[in-house]
Amino acid sequence: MEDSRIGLPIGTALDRFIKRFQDDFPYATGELSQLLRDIALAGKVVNREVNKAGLINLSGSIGADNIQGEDQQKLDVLANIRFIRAFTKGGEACAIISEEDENIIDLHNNGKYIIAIDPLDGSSNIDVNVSIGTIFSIYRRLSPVGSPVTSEDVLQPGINQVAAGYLLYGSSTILVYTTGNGVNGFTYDPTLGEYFLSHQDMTIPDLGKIYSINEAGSLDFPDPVNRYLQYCRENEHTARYIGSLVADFHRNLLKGGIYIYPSSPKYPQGKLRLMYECNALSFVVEQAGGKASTGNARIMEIVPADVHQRCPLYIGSRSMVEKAESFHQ
Ligand code: AHM
Ligand code: MG
Repeated sequence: MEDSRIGLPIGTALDRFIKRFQDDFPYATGELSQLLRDIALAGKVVNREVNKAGLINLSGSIGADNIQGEDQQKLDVLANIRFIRAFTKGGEACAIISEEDENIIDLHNNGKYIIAIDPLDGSSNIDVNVSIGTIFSIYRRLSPVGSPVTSEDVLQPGINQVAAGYLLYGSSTILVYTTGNGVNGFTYDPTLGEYFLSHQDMTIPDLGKIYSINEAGSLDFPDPVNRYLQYCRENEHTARYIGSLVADFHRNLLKGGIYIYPSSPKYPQGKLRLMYECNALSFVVEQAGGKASTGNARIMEIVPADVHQRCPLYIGSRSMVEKAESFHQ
């Protein structure tokens, strides 16, 4: 059995892995470790609710729209509550940006970290038993602890992330994250209530065959996107599109592929949100050897002007993203 980059074998429990990581950094105070544990624990609760959703009438809409004007699902709301409660109780985060909340949640405490989270992504798939996920980014605050949280603390570019990852509630539930030292995946064993290291030092194939895009929009796509799609069709690529970003991303991470959500007249800046969808997956993909771009620029270098800002996303295998970018030049 091969050891992971930090020297722990497949089957290692998440807690032990996190602790070992912390021990490797003599100045680590343990707060980031605790935040990761908070996320893992809230993920267990959401996993339980996702799994029993059909049984107890949790699926479906609550009839209210969230700030993006989208139909808010009951499980979206529940997941948001679960994660925010975990961060509030934990005390390590001082502010939270959530897809489900218009305003920044200022926790008015001495926490050192800022969290950006999409508590339950893939809302159109919640009701139909298709994989959905949670996406998170963690930043260190810039202003001194004890002073009010500033907009500079919150609006940091993706390159400042200290950790990021996702939970995928799929055929099994997996937590994949990076702290800037490679990417590791932990599969949840519901019988033991514990995550175990199942995917060590994940790397994305440099080239793959899969392209993932909602091709129904092609009449509205920018010309470079359509020319790249034509290239894919002519070069033995295959199309896979679940409509849950985390699920499409995870499959492409394992198998090699590219996910694209371009700009269009309906979504002039793309549909996906920079701070709690694109940046987190960009950090993961770069740590796995892949690439994330707007078509012209590195996602993680964008300095956000707004917490709910959107951006076009090209993400996945490095050579595929570079090929797609070449059509923009
Ligand atoms: P959501 O945050 O409302 O769930 O929207 C994000 C989702 C992504 O998971 C998915 O890749 C994309 O929207 C699908 O959009 P579309 O239905 O336009 O293809
Ligand atoms: Mg989302």
